[in-house]
Amino acid sequence: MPAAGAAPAAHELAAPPGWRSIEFISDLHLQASQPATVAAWRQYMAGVRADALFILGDLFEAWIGDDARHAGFEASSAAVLSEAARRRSVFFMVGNRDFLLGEAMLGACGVGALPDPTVLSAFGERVLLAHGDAWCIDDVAYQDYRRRVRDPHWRAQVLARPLAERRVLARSMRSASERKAGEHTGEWFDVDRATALHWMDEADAPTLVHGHTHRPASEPLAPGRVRHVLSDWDLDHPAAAPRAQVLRWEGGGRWTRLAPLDAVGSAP
Ligand SMILES: [Mn+2]
Repeated sequence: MPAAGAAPAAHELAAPPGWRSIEFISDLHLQASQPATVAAWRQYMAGVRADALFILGDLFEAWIGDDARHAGFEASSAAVLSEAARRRSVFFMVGNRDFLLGEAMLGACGVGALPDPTVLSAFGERVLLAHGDAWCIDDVAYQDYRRRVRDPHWRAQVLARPLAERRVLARSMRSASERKAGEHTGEWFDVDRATALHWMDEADAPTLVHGHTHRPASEPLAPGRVRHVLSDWDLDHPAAAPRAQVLRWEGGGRWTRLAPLDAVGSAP
């Protein structure tokens, strides 16, 4: 069991014994203006064969509140989630873009809420799941912003505004975060290694799966400690190397990265 320490205990989720394969995706940044990425996601969701799908944040480029789920792009996305969740277990962790997605939307879609971080135990192993943004501690400006927008008072104030006003606010927050994300300077922040290792030790989990950084890799963080960083999805800018990946876990150290349509086409 994890010892008491500076990091609060991670939420625990135990897979039912019948699961044979689990898939992970994150950072699709879905938006109506990127139809190829949305189409690939819909196709993947309609055909996913794993027993469980874990979505580890930033499924949506923006989410202005669960009351937006009744119309337009949000409604069609909710239908895709609901349909997939009827056939298998689907879990959702918020990222730094879709952090206003909450219990109402997840409940309506039959999708399970995953606190960040969560320890998943399956196949006799323990894996720590996180979006990743909370551990990018060198990005001081972002951490300030994150504290502000995660504050329950801020949330309540924003969610009390009319939908149209929230759409405008979301656009302005996105352009501010894109400027800060160093799109023009090439600067980026990785998960802080010591923080990640501390959480992994506390959770007694030798494996970490996270997204957020858009730098897909499977690599050791320390002896006996491995992290799998999920790929972002972008199939709408062919000039910039199309990206979309599913990470499949079948236990016994078997981790595979697949193109979405290969994940659908090959039975685990
Ligand atoms: Mn993110």
